[in-house]
Amino acid sequence: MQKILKSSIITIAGLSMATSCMFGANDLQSIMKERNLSEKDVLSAAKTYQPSGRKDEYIVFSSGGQSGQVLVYGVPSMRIYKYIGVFTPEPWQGYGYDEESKKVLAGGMMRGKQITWGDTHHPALTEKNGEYVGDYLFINDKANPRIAVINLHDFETTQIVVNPVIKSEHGGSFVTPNTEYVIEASQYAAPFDNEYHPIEEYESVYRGAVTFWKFDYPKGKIDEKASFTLELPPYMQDLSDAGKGESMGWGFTNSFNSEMYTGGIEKGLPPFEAGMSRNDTDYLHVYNWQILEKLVQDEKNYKVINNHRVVPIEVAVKNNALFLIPEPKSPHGVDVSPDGRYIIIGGKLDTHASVYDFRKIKELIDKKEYAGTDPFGIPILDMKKSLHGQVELGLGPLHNSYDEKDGIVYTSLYVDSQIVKWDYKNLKALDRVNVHYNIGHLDTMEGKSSKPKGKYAIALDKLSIDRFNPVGPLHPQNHQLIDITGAKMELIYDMPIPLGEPHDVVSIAASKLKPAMTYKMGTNTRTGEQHEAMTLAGQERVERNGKDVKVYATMVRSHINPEHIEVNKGDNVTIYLTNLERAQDETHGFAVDMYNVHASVEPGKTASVSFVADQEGVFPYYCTEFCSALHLEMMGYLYVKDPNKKYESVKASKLKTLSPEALKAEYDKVIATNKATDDVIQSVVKYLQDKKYERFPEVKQLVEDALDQYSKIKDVKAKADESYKKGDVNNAILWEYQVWQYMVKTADVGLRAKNNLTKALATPMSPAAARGEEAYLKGGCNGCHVIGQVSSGPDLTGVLLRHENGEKWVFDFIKDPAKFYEDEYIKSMINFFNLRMPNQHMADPEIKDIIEYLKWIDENAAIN
Ligand code: K7E
Ligand code: CUA
Repeated sequence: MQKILKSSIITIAGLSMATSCMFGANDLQSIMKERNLSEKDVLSAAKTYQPSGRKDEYIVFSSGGQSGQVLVYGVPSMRIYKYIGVFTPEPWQGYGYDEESKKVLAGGMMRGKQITWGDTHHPALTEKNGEYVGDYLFINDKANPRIAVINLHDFETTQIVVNPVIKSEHGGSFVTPNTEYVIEASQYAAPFDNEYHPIEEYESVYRGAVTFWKFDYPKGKIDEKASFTLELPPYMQDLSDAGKGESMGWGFTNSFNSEMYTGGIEKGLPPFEAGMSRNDTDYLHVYNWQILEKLVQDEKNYKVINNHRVVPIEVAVKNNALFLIPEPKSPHGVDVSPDGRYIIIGGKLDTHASVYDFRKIKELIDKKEYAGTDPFGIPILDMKKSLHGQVELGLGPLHNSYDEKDGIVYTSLYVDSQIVKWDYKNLKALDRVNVHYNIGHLDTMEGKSSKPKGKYAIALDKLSIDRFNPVGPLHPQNHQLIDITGAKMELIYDMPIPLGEPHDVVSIAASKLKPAMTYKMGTNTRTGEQHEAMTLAGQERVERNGKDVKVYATMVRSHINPEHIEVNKGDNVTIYLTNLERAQDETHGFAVDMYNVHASVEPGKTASVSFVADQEGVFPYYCTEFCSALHLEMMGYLYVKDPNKKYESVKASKLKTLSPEALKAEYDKVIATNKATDDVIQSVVKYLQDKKYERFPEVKQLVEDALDQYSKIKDVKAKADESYKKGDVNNAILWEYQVWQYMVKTADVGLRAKNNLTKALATPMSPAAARGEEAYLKGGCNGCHVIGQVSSGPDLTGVLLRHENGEKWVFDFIKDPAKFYEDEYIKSMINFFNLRMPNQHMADPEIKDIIEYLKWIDENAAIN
């Protein structure tokens, strides 16, 4: 790539100014000049730019910080694809506005209270043998200790669980190597019960904890009953990571207040920040979940607090399941190496990263060689004897992410605003790159799995300061993409994050994700099961039971059935909506004006909205997705009547109606239009059939959708004919218009199918034609010539046939256009376009390749 660009820069540099003026700014060099871009900038652009339709190689799930959501974006393009509503209502997806998602959010209620925000920090993917599997994503809420499950088959949140004992959390979510458990560690120590305890009881009652949420993989749900917690001292536990490989079965959690300092700035005492960083070291907690999960099988090994099993410290200690190792004070990240042998800890207040060797730790544990015990009786392992070594990296090391190459890791330096690449086996720094600014987490592709892919690193910068156009005092955060394939790291992209402080991301090869494109008809997407109110065509109805009104509605391009709903003031109304579409990307939205309800109803989905009809009046409802040309017509009225009121009927006003002759004329016109439209459809159908569209699954799907639309015509046409026969020309006309609607929808999808088929059928380019296309683009020919269209220059389709001895003519013309300026034909072209074909100084082989390219164009033009 580098070579191609360089040579193109040189080629273009050879063009005269006059030519580039003629082109406008459409050749690379002028654009570089005009936009003040260096060659390095252009290379970065080439490394990240995705041409229209090109897909990304990696998908990144980013926590959304205070937004309580998850962001999804692609690498290397850094294009944002979606915000997934998780702890916070998200109107586009109807999340928190339809009944099914309200149930999910209700799972996150705490002590009976609805919490409508979250502070998401650490996303984690399902794993198998420590490798990422794109089935489910977990995300924690630091503010309100909760974990959510997102189903990656449709990118919807399906479960939220509330931690029953801790009051604040940070070290979640971390997944064990086969997704046995999702680990969630507390942050600020607090009493496990929900009662008042003064700060004097800090050491006796306040506690930290690690909760092990059991994941039921086949069900895709956390099994709350099978989950349990390990009690820990009130040391302010921080980030955590699950062991793998050599350290399978173990978990690691940092801490930052082994002083157990309790603050009191308002009483004139030194603040938390001073008291919590007094000791030189804090504790790395090392625990074995495989031992703990056996212990909780026997009730003598746990206490039940808030209906949840908690293993006390002393039980864990007695069973060799809990140890402490000193670590440099106030550490932050803890990251287990891909093979599970090393654990790297970022010092934060230290300039070092510390590399612990699990083999050494295991040996000390096996030999019961302890350096002492803490006040809670937990054995302490000697720090030096557990360490593989320490490396001076710079100021404020926080988090680590691993490379594909063995022994290589990248560490973020918060204070220095850098990423350091270093060798954790041989303990030496290798390279560093500046980021902007104050980086927190970083991520290399699949960098925390057992098989990191390297390639790119993402810096999650807390501050963006001067990087972007100012948008007020609240600045976006900055995610920077870094190319880590070479010896030197190269910063190649800045992306502003417009939604909260993301903290952490997890990345996965896009090929590992297999999301569905549509749902099985009638799916309740939050449970994955068939919705009890699935409604098929013909089953639309309204059921009333006292004050409860249930509307079973369907949605299909472009109508909602029913179109009139009448209820009484005070009724409890539920509208069930089934999207009958089978085509992908044919989502309908549903809103009733002024009732604060909204649903996103993707093809096959059944969703419902509920409200009390507490306001009298007429309320339009409509589809909120621009789903077809007749989208605005996809509407209806909700009438809310006060049953205690007498309504005087306003006299229906009589407007002038059409004469029988005028009606007949309109009828004939619509019949003629329908006939003409049908002819177009038939020609498309013939084209598709002739070219055997069934061979291409994507085209086949579109054709099926088109035929599905077309099949609806028969019934409607019968109604039109019947009305006509009865002499009701007015209704006959309306039904004929409905016929036309179905025809338009058929044609819309049919033409898309034809387009796709044409592309699929195009013959592959020969190497010469491909080189020709490149020369054509590099030469900037596309600045004036658009294939298949007349633009600032003539369409080049068929150019070889337009002239006698066409190939030679085109060759000579490209070689030296000026020679032809006086030629009658060319003169007329120059007059028409008011432009002269410039000399592009093409080499002979390049021109020959371009001719091959033109031949390829002609070959494929015939397909249309
Ligand atoms: Cu370092 Cu919450 Cu993972 Cu932020 S955490 S940086
Ligand atoms: Cu359905 Cu707009």
